[in-house]
Amino acid sequence: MKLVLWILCLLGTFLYGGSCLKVQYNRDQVLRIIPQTAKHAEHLQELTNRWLLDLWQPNIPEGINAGREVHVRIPSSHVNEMKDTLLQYDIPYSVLIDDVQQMIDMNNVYNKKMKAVSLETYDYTQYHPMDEIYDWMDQIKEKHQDLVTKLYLGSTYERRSIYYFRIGWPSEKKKKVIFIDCGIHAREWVSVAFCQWFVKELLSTHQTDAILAKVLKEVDFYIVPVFNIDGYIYTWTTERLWRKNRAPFNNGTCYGVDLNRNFDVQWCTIGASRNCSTNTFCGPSPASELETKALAGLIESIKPSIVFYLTMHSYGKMILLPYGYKDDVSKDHELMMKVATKANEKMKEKHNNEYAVGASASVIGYYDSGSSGDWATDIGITFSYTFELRDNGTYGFQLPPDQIKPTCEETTTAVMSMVEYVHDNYLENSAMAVTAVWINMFISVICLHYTVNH
Ligand code: 0X9
Ligand code: ZN
Ligand code: ZN
Repeated sequence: MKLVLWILCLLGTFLYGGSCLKVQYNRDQVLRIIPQTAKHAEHLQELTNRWLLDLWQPNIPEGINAGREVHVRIPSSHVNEMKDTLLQYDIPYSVLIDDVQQMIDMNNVYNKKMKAVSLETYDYTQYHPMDEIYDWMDQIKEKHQDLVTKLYLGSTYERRSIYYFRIGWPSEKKKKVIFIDCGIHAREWVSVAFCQWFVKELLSTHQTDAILAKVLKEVDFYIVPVFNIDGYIYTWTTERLWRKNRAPFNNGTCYGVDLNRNFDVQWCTIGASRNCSTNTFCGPSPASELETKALAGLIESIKPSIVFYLTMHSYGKMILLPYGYKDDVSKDHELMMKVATKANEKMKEKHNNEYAVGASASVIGYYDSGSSGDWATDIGITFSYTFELRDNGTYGFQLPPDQIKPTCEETTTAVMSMVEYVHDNYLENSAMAVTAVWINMFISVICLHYTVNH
């Protein structure tokens, strides 16, 4: 019997692409639970810890609070027990995703549709496996040599190369930088789709868009399309809902550091775990991971030039400002709110979608430490935003491919609004610079007037 299953599985591998190698989520459910009281929250935390449940929102047990929606994946083996318990404690819940595996399979139908052969046919409305993204990066670099440089960021734990793009016209003068990374968390596929979309947008509109044309002369975009490459590949080959990198710990009994808990900012002090079996494992020490070191190193090396640091995640539809590790807001909070609110308004015009904007801890309702967004703020970058793209939990990490386009369009609108801010405030001939010139001329005229007449 075992042999028969194995042969069937192997056959399935050829026909459908390795489904027997994969962790299956057959009849796993994602429940939407709303604890009404502190007692409820406590029970839920206890269950989550006991069964090491995969929390989707919030992503740490301590983040479970009365009145806040909880999204959590329950393995099929525990679904009934979980529901009984919820009934028993009188905690209201509904089923958000009825069969996680079914939803994954549904999306995989699209995924297998067509392998990209050339840039012209590259489908930005699909999710792409890593080998295709590597190819895509090479093709982009080849086609846009004047504007695009492909650079080496560093190595992953499994010795893969992480690359990033620098996009902008060569210049004698020191350029400003807008820095964007995608795919810190492996399962957040739409983030990776966004970086590709955004690169395409930059390259296809820079000649027609007057603002962008000007910006690219004085600003470089640094874009890391896939940061956590080992994790991303793992979500394609083995475990769709993997979040961390793939570094082994405790003699290979557990894997993966949450790279957004690994940065050297209040490392592992709150909202992170020291247990390598959990989803928010902060690693053995600050910036212990090769990936973290590489990104932090690059950012440090160009820090004075960076105006915006944007890091793309999903899900929840949010634009998060610092901080995650405390309730205080950053010193530029008001300005950051103004810019993000404007971006959000512009975004709304696109697909009538609005994101929640505000300080991380208050908007997501849980603390985290060691995040790249907080780290960027604390090394002195003025505008540091963590984006949580679509959706609000209906599909969660399995956002269907037909939502890639609207998601990327609206996010591009938001980011372009920030680009416009850079244009208006940081360029040589920006509004501020122009005003300065006028004030100068005015003063000169008055001075001249005085010199001549008195
Ligand atoms: O918890 C995280 O790492 C991010 N959410 S996610 O669901 N994509 O994992 C949010 C991090 C935001 N924190 C700060 N900006 N401090
Ligand atoms: Zn994330
Ligand atoms: Zn006079």
